[in-house]
Amino acid sequence: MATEKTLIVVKPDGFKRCLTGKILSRFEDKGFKIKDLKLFNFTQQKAEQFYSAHKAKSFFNELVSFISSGTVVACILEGNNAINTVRIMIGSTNSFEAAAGTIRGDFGLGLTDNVIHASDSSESFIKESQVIFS
Ligand code: 3AN
Repeated sequence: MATEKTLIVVKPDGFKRCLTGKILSRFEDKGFKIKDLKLFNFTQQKAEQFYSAHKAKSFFNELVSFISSGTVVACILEGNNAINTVRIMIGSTNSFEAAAGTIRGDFGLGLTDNVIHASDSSESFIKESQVIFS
């Protein structure tokens, strides 16, 4: 398995509910190393860039407004097969369908408010981490 990096963002609902430590612990427990960490608030412009892949979707405005509604924590993680493994650990997009034992399955309360974002490909990781860390 190749070592790779991925990006996770603890969304405003996760940060407000004081789940950041628990969430990061899961990744550390799984052997991922934290390579960078940033606590901040998305501006509307940065949020639109971050979610630009969803620009045509009906829920784009909802997404942008939710991610910029409060403080978030972005983290770059490194480890074996990081992109796919982290996606498995966060669970399905809809918190009500996410399996128990996944982050969204255990903590998520909705579809937009599903606690965490994680890059779904190396292209997304590069684009999303540039929006946040540069
Ligand atoms: P994921 O975050 O699991 O990669 P995507 O990329 O399909 O999911 O969607 C991006 C974000 O858009 C999700 N995290 C979720 O918050 C939101 N979302 C997805 N589908 C819907 C929908 N039908 N209505 C509202 N929000 C949605």
